[in-house]
Amino acid sequence: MPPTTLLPFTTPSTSRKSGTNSSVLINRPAFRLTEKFLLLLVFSGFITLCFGAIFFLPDSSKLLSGVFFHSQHTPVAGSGPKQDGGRELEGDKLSKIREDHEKALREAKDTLQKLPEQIKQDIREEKQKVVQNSASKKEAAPRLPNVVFRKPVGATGREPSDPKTRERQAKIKEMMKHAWENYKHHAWGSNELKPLSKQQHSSSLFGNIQGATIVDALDTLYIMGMHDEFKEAKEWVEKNLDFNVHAEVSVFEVNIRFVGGLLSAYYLSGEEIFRTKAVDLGEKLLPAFNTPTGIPWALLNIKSGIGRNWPWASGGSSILAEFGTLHLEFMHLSQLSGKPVFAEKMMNIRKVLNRLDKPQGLYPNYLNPNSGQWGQHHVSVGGLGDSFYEYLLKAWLMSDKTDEEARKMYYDAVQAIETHLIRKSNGGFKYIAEWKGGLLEHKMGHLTCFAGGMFALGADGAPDDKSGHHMELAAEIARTCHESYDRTATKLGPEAFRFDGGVEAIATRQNEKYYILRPEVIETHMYMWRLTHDPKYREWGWEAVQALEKNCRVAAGYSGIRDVYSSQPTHDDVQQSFFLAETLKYLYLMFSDDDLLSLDHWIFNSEAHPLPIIGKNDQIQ
Ligand code: DMJ
Repeated sequence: MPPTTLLPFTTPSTSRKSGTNSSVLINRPAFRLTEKFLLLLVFSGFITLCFGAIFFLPDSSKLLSGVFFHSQHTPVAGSGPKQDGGRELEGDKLSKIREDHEKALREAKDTLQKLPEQIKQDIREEKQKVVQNSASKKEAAPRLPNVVFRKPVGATGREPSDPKTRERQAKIKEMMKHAWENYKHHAWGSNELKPLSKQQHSSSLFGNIQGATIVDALDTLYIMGMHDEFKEAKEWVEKNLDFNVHAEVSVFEVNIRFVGGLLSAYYLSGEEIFRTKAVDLGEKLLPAFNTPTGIPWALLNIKSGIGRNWPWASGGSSILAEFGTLHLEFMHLSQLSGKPVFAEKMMNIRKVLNRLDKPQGLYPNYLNPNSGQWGQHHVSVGGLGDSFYEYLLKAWLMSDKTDEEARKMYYDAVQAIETHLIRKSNGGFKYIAEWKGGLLEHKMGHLTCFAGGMFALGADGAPDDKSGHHMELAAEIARTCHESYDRTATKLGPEAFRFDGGVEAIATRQNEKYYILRPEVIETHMYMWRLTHDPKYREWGWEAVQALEKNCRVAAGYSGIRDVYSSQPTHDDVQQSFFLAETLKYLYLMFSDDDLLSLDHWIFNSEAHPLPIIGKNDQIQ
């Protein structure tokens, strides 16, 4: 057999490691120089390839070394020396080694590619989770129909032409600035301000929801033309107003202040964020209606959706003024969300009420949401009952007078109230007493004083030619309530005043002598001014402004007082959010032209948040 040009070879390392191979090599002839050179060339090429793999893929050195050395050490299947064809044997070996090496490199690369691929996959999965999360959040956030916003009539006004009125209006705006600036400075983002302690004040009524003053003040800032302040309030709402909180709230309070405030801010400004937030919050309140009758719970954990009633409320009852003061806001929520569920909940409340017998035609303050039966027969047009009556009338007016059921319910209720609750004192003051199981308590709350404005607003639609009569009733209540202010040292009215024991329109109990910046008397003066233009109402409003400045204004805001009969009253250290939402707004409107939030186009909710009459200002396309 002629010597071949290409001699069989093995790598030194292989020969040293394999006795079998060594013995084969011993019997071979020595290599020629060219063969040696070729061998060296191939060998160095191989080494270069191995090192290249290591150096060019440094991050995978561990893995690569594992794979690489594993492949080197593993005997190649069928690699036993062929006795009869050294060259072929060595060629096979070489190609096998190459093949193995390439395989190892491929595997290493694959693994390396796999690694970023895995990371990529992980990232993809993470991304997917984020997308899913935000999708589920988006599901939670309301999907709202398109609305072409048309600014309702009278969202902004002109300066009054009369200089005295202009000056007074400017003064009220200055009061708003004082209240707002101090809240901003000392309690920004919290619910309310403690103007003496210069700290934040929190109320359990809102659970962990923050920013009650901001949301309550939005529309007042807007109508007063406080644009920078409105802008900063809006930015706060955008960034911070959060309803994903785990705490129990008062459904009523959150509805009138937050839902109402947001709805008004939307209708005045057209800023979408307010609509979104209002609907979002409205949806969070819906579990409150999960009761056997659909009469909502008073308290609701807006995260868990668990509701209950006030522990003190007659046998676990819901409160008339609370479940009866959702209608206006909820009708607008349906209007702006395109979701009928809000309106349906309201109409169900109506159904439950209309099925029930009313003692003497009156509505007791307590209704059990489980049994659908009245609790204690306690009737009041003040606390616990008040805004239920207000919302019957306003439901009719806000429907552009199409909601006939609400109209009937309102005028029937007023008839029963007149017959059973309204009395005249010896001194000639008409007042609205409270009814407890057939017995009258001759007490009228500050809260009850809103009824003057309500009777005036409802006078126009009164049946049986009773418009004049309703207007007279309104004027009498306004006068009595003004009297309750006039008979104090501070010229601010007490929490409740009595017509018994020889007194008239005066508080007799120490715990009824406080004034907490409430709006109801001023509210009635505002309606009376707008509907009669009798200047005495503006004067009464101005008296209240002066009394507030003298007794409630402190260096860092406005505070309630503990005793309206004291010439030097002490302060309760709370600037209530309704002072900015209601008291100052009603005062401002009293000293504005009638076309600013005209009563022909707007309905004020129980927290003085203006809502447009549906139909006159249709927003939904
Ligand atoms: C306000 O929060 C509302 O007017 C509510 O209806 C009852 N009263 C307070 C202010 O007095």
